[in-house]
Amino acid sequence: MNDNLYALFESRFPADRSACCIETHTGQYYSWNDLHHATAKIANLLTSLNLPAGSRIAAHVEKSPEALMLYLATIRAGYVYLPLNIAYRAAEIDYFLKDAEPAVIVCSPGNFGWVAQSAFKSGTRHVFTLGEAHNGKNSGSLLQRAAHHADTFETAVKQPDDLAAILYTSGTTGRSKGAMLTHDNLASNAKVLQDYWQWQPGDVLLHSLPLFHIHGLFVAAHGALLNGSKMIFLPKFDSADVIKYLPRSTLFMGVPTYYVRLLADPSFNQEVCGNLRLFISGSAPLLTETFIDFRRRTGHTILERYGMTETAMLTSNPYAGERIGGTAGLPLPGVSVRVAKRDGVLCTAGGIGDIQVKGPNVFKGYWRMPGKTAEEFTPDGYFKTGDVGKFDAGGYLSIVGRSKDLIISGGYNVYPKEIESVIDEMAGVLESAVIGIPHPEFGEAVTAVIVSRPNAKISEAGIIASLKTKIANFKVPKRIFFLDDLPRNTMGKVQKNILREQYKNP
Ligand code: MLC
Ligand code: AMP
Repeated sequence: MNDNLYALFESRFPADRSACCIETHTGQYYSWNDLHHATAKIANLLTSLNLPAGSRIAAHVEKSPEALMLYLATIRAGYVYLPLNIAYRAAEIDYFLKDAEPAVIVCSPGNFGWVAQSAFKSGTRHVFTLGEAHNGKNSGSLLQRAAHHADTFETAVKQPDDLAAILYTSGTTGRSKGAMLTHDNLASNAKVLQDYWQWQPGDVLLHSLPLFHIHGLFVAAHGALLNGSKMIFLPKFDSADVIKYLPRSTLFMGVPTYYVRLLADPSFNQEVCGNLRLFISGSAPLLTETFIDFRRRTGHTILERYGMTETAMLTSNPYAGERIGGTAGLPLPGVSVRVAKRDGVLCTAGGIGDIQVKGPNVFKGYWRMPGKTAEEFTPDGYFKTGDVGKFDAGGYLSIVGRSKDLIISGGYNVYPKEIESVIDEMAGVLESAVIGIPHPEFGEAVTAVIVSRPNAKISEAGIIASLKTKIANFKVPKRIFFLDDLPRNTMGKVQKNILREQYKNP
């Protein structure tokens, strides 16, 4: 018995492996055979590097079918996949490479110079490139080198508890933590979702999410791979492209911003969605208003689910039963979800408390942070999600807030502490507070409030321009405000609730 997740996917490939597995927006088709052979070639290349067992393979690449193949080849070869948001800049990549010490990093050809520098500083010996060439096909040294290797590969034997991937989640202290996910974490969650969302023969997934977070990689792509279903791959979310390909799809998944943007397009209507079986939303709260508008416009009821990097999916509205807007649905089969007060006493229906979870999907811990890992679990083994919620009498969970100081903008998490540290280092800044304020499209907009040093010559535009060179663009505050002092409570803690209230209608 091989518990390698790739072996599970292979066992679910369609009988006709010449069928289409991935179609791209540029009209390229990849069959299941192509997928199997390409992952074999890349797995052979990785194996030929004589890497130690458990080596991390980092990917900082644009979305493409080959990027998915790199992921699959990594787990097939028994290594650990480490995806990195393509928006990350040099200082962010430096941190991840130092912390995870990957043996290999694959980057976009255009970023080779600075990524290679970062790799050599941190001891990552192998740097390959993967990216789009002028002819619209993917190229780079990864594929060039892999081309010389055999297209068969015996999938490495793995135990359920072996690591498959490390995904970094930003930390409340400003230091990102690598969540270690095992083959069984991912396999168990994918199987549950296949069943719960009633994936069917003939399903076609329209895939427009990024591949470096669990939503696009584990929830969306795993679903299609496990079901032997075709994916239509878009390089990124774009309303016009999605509207173009929806009539040939049966399933669509996205963050709430995608649904807001689709509804803003007058050509998005019932006819466009005629072939759709299911629309799924997650990663951030879906406004009830969006849920209702979507139903009115398309006749479809969005299915909202809830999860996080450390745990994959936890709760979901039902496929067949009632989907209630503003709720994240019911605990998935095999997943135990409870709501507890600060003193540990469990809440009954209607009671608000911390959401804690347990199940085969819950991660193994934070990479090289045993102390932090221990802190995040209760003595009886429940993981503290940092989300605050309540169950209704029917067992539906609503997420009412977060105990972690986190902003979710367009489905990306931004930790204020990280941004504050970068701003505080800038000349002319005395101190800063970063908050999330409601935003019609992104859900929340990152916003900074700065106290400048006496006579400092700093401006909103200057700070924003400087931040863009230092941190990923989605983390850069949309607005910056200046105050003489930050409001503090008697303990000296900045009262962010006052700031949020003050700037909610900028
Ligand atoms: C891009 N921009 C954002 C942003 N994304 N600003 C705030 N929040 C975001 N999420 C800004 C850029 O900084 C840039 O600003 C401008 O928008 C154009 O950049 P872009 O890259 O062209 O934007 P666009 O392609 O339109 O991207 C927006 C988006 C994208 C919503 C399509 O952010 C996206 O795909 N989000 C999904 C994230 C996701 O997959 N989350 C799942 C995490 S897993 P400027 O000023 O430089 O022009 C998880 C667990 C779970 O949470 O439960 O699923
Ligand atoms: P990440 O750390 O990027 O995996 O983000 C996980 C966080 O996203 C969760 O802890 C929640 O705060 C949030 N999240 C995910 N799905 C939902 C949802 N349906 N409603 C509200 N918040 C969500």
